[in-house]
Amino acid sequence: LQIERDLRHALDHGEFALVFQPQVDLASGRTVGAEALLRWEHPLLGTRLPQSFIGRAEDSGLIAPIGDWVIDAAAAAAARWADHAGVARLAINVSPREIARPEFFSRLRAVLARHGAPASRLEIEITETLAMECGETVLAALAALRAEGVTIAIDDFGTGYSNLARLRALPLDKVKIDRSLIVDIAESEEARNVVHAVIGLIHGVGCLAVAEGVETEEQRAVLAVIGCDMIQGYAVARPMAEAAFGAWLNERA
Ligand code: G
Ligand code: G
Ligand code: MN
Ligand code: NA
Repeated sequence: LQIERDLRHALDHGEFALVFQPQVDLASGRTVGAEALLRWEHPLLGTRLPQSFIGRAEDSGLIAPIGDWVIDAAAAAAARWADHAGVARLAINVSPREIARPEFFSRLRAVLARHGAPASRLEIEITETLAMECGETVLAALAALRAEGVTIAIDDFGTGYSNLARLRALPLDKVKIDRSLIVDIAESEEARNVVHAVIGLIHGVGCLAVAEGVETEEQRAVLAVIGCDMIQGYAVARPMAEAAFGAWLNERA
């Protein structure tokens, strides 16, 4: 398939890049972490977003080498940021196909060690659906990673279905509330009530709550009132290339 050849070519020619979006602690206003998002800098088509190629990569098996590239690039960035006080953690998105590979966890450990990035600097985002459906092997591996200090987060919470018993049993640190639930909290009391209740649920299972897709100061203010811990979104900053992210951090310091 052409897309497979293109993805292979992209890997071999360094066309993948990570951009970084800050996560801010609402109470202190400090940048406490960032999410790494994958971009394909296509020489002819320009920047391509993950939704245009991750599905094809998963179907073709190329998600494994692409996922390895992401982990390697993220570990390198996390190690470079060792001196940036405050930015404690870098989150990566991991697809179900990657995490199901038996060698995923040992490889992750090895990559962190090679870059000299402590496990405590890395956060793994798994989707709500994966979190609800993963088997004992993945669960045990997540628990082992967490025991080493890797933060485990559920992404896009509120878009899939959640088994609440399962949510309690999972080895989890953070839950990211999907932006579809955040989008109208400034206008709708019902939307506010739902997000407030979801934050209560997240705290109830001992996790921190992160709101995604926060675009306005009004939304930020509402989230502070209803006890959300962290926010991410255009109201803080768009995803940025590493140099721009560094400059952005320095400006705020
Ligand atoms: O900017 P945005 O289009 O970057 O991201 C859209 C989606 O792509 C997100 O839901 C995210 O989970 C997914 N995504 C972004 N980066 C990666 C990555 O490195 N690996 C995988 N598997 N998914 C990613
Ligand atoms: O599913 P995941 O949360 O990993 O995807 C993050 C996606 O959300 C990326 O595509 C990122 O570019 C996008 N994004 C980040 N902040 C905002 C925001 O404030 N508004 C909107 N509409 N999208 C955002
Ligand atoms: Mn994510
Ligand atoms: Na998300």
